[in-house]
Parts: sequence; C-alpha cells; structure tokens
Amino acid sequence: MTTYFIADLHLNEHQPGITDLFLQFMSEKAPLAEAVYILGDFFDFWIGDDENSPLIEQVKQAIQNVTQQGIPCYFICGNRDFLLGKRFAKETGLILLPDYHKIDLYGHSTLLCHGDTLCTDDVTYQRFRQKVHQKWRQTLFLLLPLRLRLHIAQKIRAKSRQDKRTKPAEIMDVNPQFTAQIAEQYQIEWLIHGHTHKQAVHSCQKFATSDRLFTRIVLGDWGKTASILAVDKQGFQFNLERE
Ligand code: OKV
Ligand code: MN
Repeated sequence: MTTYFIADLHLNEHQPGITDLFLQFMSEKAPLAEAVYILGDFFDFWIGDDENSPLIEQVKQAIQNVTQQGIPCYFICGNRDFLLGKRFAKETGLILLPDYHKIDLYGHSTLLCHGDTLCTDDVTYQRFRQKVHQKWRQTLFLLLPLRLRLHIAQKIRAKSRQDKRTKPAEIMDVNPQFTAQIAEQYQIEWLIHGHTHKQAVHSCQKFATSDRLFTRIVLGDWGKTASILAVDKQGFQFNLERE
C-alpha cells in the first residue's frame, strides 16, 4: 500500500492542464492508495467555500469519489487556500489538518506542513500571514458578499505581485535553523512540505554540533507535469526526477 503526498497545484482556470493532471491522479492512483495528503496551495486562491465554478465542482467530485471508496484524503492549508474550510470538507469528505501534523509513516515519524511557516526570513510575508490568519479578520471577510471578497482578493493579489518583484530570492526558502528547531521539537525523522516549489530531498542536522539528522522532503509544484511523492514500507519516491 502507498501513501501519496502532493502540494502546490495552484489549481486555476487559466491552466486547465493542471486540473486534468489532478483528475487523472484521483481516478488512477488515489483509488489504490492507503491515503492521500494534500499539503496546501491546492487552489491558487480561495475566498470562501461558497464560491463555485465548473473547476471547483469537478475537483470536489473527484475528491468525494475517492473518499467514498474509503481512501482517506487529508488537507493542510497553504498560504493561498487558507480559507478552505469545513463546508468544503463536509461536501467532499476531505479531512482538514492543522498547520503541523505528525504521523507515523511506515515506522518513520514524520511531520507534515505546507512550508510557508518555515520561511521565517520573509518577514513581510509572515506579517501578512499573521494578519489574514486572525480569526476575527477571517470571520469578517467571510461575512462580505462574494463579489466584494473577489474584488478585495484581486487587489491584495495585485499588490503582492508588485511586492514580489523586489524580494530577494534567498528569503523565499526555508530558514534552516528554524526548520531544525521544529524537527527537534516534534522529534521527527522526516519532514515533508511544499511551498518553495523546489522539489528535493535534503539531509539536515538538527543541531550544528550534533549528528542527529532528519530528512527534509520538498514536494514540487505542478505545471506541465505532476509532482507526486509516493511512500510505502520500502521508502519514498517521486514520480519524476527533476533537476
Ligand atoms: C491568498 C495571497 C491572495 C500570499 C483577506 C481576511 C482581509 C482572508 C483574506 C484575501 C485574499 C485569501 C483570503 C490570496 C494569498 C494573496 C496575495 C499574497 C503571499 C482578509 C481573510 F484581510 F482582507 F480581511 N483573503 N485571498 N498572498 O486571493 O486567495 O500568500 S487570496
Ligand atoms: Mn505556498
């Protein structure tokens, strides 16, 4: 039996090929899986579970189809789809997980997260995150009519695209010290996350001065191809080796 991990599909209307790859994954691979974990930025943006579109409907159908076959599908929200909520979960059978979630993966203690919380050097983003994760702001935002939410979200995205152009690339990766601290705190052997779009397997030290190691597995984003991590009792494997 295999457990699959995916992240950063950034599903959107302008790249129907990605939706097709996901639907293909859900009809071919997922039904044979032990579990499926979606580690955030599944949708490119999400402004409330009441929004609907042919894309959203298709995706919901695909998830519901898999969960109804008894395959658990889990979700950790990303920095873009953090408003995906209980209504979506109820409609699809998707199981919502907190920002950090520790599991036993075939004998390996493993921590799962989206990855944005590990990028502590991007102070501007962390400030943005803290703001939009405030419960009262989310409640207020979700009370607004859908059209107004769409309008506000468009403005926020335009502003963010502007800011991004002046951001140095180094701060966009995980902070190694912070990540090691998390690994130590959760007492894990493996860390699986996405967000940085840099598919890789890193061997990391928990402390600069110790030989205690953990493995950081980074999921890739989706585009022309899917990025799927498959784990079974033999170990882990990506669907495609990328550079
Ligand atoms: C998601 C990101 C846009 C990054 C707004 C409260 C507030 C939620 C929201 C609006 C935006 C999500 C929900 C989106 C992520 C961006 C731009 C940059 C870096 C409020 C709660 F404050 F307005 F009240 N939002 N959307 N960004 O368009 O999906 O992650 S979004
Ligand atoms: Mn992300």
